[in-house]
Amino acid sequence: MSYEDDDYHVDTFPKEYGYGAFDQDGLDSTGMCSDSDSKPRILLMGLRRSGKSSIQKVVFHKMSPNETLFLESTSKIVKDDINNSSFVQFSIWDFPGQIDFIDPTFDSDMIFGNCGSLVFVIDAKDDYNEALTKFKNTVIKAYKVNPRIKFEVFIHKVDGISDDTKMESQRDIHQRASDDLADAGLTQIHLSFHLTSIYDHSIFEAFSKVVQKLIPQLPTLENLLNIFISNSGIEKAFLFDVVSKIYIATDCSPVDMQSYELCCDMIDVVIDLSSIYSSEEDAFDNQSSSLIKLNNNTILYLREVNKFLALVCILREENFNRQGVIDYNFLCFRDAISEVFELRMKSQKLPTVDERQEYLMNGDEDSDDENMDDDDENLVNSRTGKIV
Ligand SMILES: Nc1nc2c(ncn2[C@@H]2O[C@H](COP(=O)(O)OP(=O)(O)O)[C@@H](O)[C@H]2O)c(=O)[nH]1
Ligand SMILES: [Mg+2]
Repeated sequence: MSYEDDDYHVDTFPKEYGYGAFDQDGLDSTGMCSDSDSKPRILLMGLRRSGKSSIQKVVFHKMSPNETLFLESTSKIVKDDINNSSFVQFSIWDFPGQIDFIDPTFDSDMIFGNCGSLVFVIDAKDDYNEALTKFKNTVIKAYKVNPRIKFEVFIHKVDGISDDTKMESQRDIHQRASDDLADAGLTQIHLSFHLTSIYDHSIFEAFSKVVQKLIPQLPTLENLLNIFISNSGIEKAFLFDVVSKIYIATDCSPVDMQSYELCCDMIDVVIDLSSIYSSEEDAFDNQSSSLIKLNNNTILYLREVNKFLALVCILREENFNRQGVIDYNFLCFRDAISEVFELRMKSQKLPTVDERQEYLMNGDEDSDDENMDDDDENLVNSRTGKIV
C-alpha cells in the first residue's frame, strides 16, 4: 500500500469519543509528572524519524497516516495518559530520538522504574545498524534498572515491502538483536518482534499484543471469551477497546489478520452511523448492537459491553438461528466482565478498616487475580446456556 492510497482511513472516529486532550506538556528529562506515575508506562523509543510519534498519534489519536508526514520532530519527552476507565489504562511516553543516556539529567531509575513495556521502533526502510546499536544500549540500561520490562521491537514502515523482504528483515534483525544481547549476557529478557506499518492494521494488532501483556486480568478475560464462544456456536470473538480499536482479549483460537481487519472496519461503520443518526449522549451505549451478513455465509455480530468496550463475533450464518441463546450468553458474559471490573476497582483502592474487617470475617481477604479467575469461570459456567 502506498502513501497515495486513499481507501484506508483510520480517522473516522468522532473526536468526542477520544481519550481527551493530548497532553502536549513536554516533560523535562527528569520527567516529573503526577497522575501517570501510578499507571503502567509504555515507552516509545528508537532513532529520530523511525515513526514513534506517528504510531502514537495514529493508534491513540485517530490521526490519518498521511497526516503524520507533517508531524514535527519531538524535542522533549511527551507523555500521554490513556485512561478510559476500562482495562486499558496506561501512559505512553514518546521520546525524542536523540535522547542520550549518558546525559546526567536523564533519570533512568525514574524513567524505567515503573515501565511495563519498552517499544523500540526500527525503520525497516532505512539502514538499521545504528538502530540496533542504540537498541542494545537501551536494553542494557533499562534492564539494569528494571528486569521486568517487556521489550517489544517494532520493525516499522513495512508498507510497500514484499513479503519476502519483510521476513528477511525480521529474521536478520531478530538474529542480530538476540546475538548482541546474548553477548551482553542478557538471555533472560522478555523480547518480541512485530512487523508494523501505520498504513494498515498491523500497527493496531501489534499494539494490541503490547497492551494485553499489561492487563493482569487477561487470563480471566480469555477464559470468559472461550466459554462464551464455545457455548454460542461462535467461531471467533474479539473484545475491543472501541476508542483505539485495539483488542484487549480474544479467545484461544489463532488470530488471522483478515478477521481482525473486518472487525475493526465494523467498529468504524457502527460508530460512524451511530454518531450521524443518534443523539450525542446515547450514540454508543450498552444497548448498541449491529449485524452484518457477509457473502460467504458468515455473520459479523457486534454488541456493546460498555461505553468503551465492544464484543465483535464472527460466526456461521446457520448458527445465528439461535440468536436468543447467543444474546442470553452475551448478557452473562457482560455481567461477568463488570464483576471483573469491580474486583479490579476494589483491588486498586486500599481497603478501609471496615472493609478489611468484613473481608476477614468472610475469610476472603485475598482478592488477587488468580482468585478472580476461578470465581469468574464458575460464574459463567453456572449461568451460560448451552447450544445442544
Ligand atoms: N511509509 C511509512 N512511513 C511512516 C510510517 N510511520 C511513520 N512514517 C513516517 O516517518 C516520518 C517520521 O515520523 P515521526 O513519527 O515524526 O518519527 P519519530 O521521530 O520517531 O517520532 C514521518 O514522515 C511519517 O509519516 C509507516 O508505517 N510507513
Ligand atoms: Mg517524534
